[in-house]
Formats: sequence, C-alpha cells, structure tokens
Amino acid sequence: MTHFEPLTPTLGARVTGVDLGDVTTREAGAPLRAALVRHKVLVFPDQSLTPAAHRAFAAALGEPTPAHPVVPGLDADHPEIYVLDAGDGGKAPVWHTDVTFMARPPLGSVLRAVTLPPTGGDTCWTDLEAAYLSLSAPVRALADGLTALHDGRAYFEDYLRDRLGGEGSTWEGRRVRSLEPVEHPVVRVHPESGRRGLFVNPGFTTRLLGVTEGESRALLDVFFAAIGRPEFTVRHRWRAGDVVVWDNRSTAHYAVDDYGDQRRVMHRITLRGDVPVGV
Ligand SMILES: O=C(O)CCC(=O)C(=O)O
Ligand SMILES: [Fe+2]
Repeated sequence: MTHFEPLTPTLGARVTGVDLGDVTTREAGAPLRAALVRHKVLVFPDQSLTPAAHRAFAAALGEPTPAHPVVPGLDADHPEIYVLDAGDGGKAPVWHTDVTFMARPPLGSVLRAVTLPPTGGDTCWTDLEAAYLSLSAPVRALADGLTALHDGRAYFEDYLRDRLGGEGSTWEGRRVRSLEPVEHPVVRVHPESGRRGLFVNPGFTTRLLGVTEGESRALLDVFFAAIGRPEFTVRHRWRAGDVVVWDNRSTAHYAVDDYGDQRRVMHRITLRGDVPVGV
C-alpha cells in the first residue's frame, strides 16, 4: 500500500510502499499526480530507477519535455534527461522554479540522485502558496495585479552561444536560438487546485513591469524574502536511490552548495506544463 507521510502541514510528503519501476502507466501514476498537487513535493526513498525507468515513471505522471530549452539531454537514447553535474555547472544554489524563463514552464520535475557527495548537497523546496498567504492583505492585492519578467540569459546565454553555436533544444515545437525574456503573472493560480502562489523567484525573475525600477527592486525584495523564509521550506538530505518529484507551479527550490569539489550528479526529467494564469 502506498503510504504518504506529510513532512509539514502544507509542503512535502515522504512516499513509501511503492516501487516506481512499476509505475509506468498514466493509470498507475494518477494517484501520485493527485498527491503531487496536494503535497507539492513527493520524496520516494529507496528506489532503483535506471535512466529508462526514470523516463517511464515520468511519463506515467505527465508528458516529458526535452531535457532543457538550451542544454541537450543525457544522450541520444535519453533526450529527456537533464544532467546536473556539479563538476560541469550543474549547481543551483539560488531559489528558483524550473525554466520559468520560457512561456510555458514545466508543471513539475522528477529528480533522481545518481552520484552523491559523502556529506552535504541537500535540496530545499519552498511553498509559494504559503509565501503568498504570508503577505499582508494590501500587498497580496498589489501582487495580484502585477506581471514580472523572467530571464534565463544570465545562466544559459553563454552556454547557448559558446557550447552549442546558438542552436539550443526544441521547446514547444520551436528551436531555441535566443532566450528572450518572458512575462508571467506575479501571482499564479494553480490550474488544478485553484490556489494562489507567489510565482516569482530570484533565479529568473528580473523585473516587475509597469512600475519604476526602484519599486520593482523593493517589491521583488519583499517577495523573495517571503519565498525564502525557512518556515515555508522543507530540506531533503539525499540518499542513494532517492527520487523526488515536485510541483513547479506551487514551489521553488534551492540546491545547497556545501560540498566543495566533491562529485554530485543528478538526473532530472521535467513534465510539460501550461502557460501560467494570473488572478
Ligand atoms: O541538484 C539539485 O538538488 C536540484 C537542482 C535543480 O535545481 C533541479 O534539479 O532543478
Ligand atoms: Fe531546478
């Protein structure tokens, strides 16, 4: 029997009693998809997924995207697997929600630990709905009406130009040759739960639109402080075999960089999402 043990009242559950190698159909994935909306982060300990089984499990939850809009996948057989190798730029020590610099960011991510350092390398997630609710009512009302720019160039423009000669992946049917910033509502209404979340992140959100530069900076500081509050987070200490799935529409995450030069490799598959909708 699949068992869900909540990690906090609103964020995260540890899921036992399921072998993800057996979850290979949408029917088998449906209860986990439902639990994902409710708990936002699902931690599956003691799994033993191969890259092919990782993809099969991801496909049971949704529609796998290419590995990344810019970065190519693991290999020709696994174009959906994004390799995060700490020795090759695969560190993410900043709060972010995956790929919000595209018009249609993934609905979720399925992350598998491949090689772990002896100590450190935890990942934290934060609850964007709790962050939204923590704002005072007038600031929530202000946020409800705002739109933000999300820009992936600081992280991926050099890679696209220098390592790929300007030829990125195919994302939503279009070859990515440049990373034009995109606009998203600051408050996103979750398409399945209807709940509001503070859909900005210091990784990719660069500017609030329709306000002055100074107002944008000050308000983003307020929003980023809210999403980074430890009260709204869970932290996972990885062990061999762990797989974690998160809802990208209601969370952001932070990969703690406290393991120096030691090896750490993770494999991620993202699930195709929708265009974020505001209030
Ligand atoms: O390496 C990690 O723990 C998470 C990295 C990350 O940001 C991701 O997989 O999307
Ligand atoms: Fe990420």
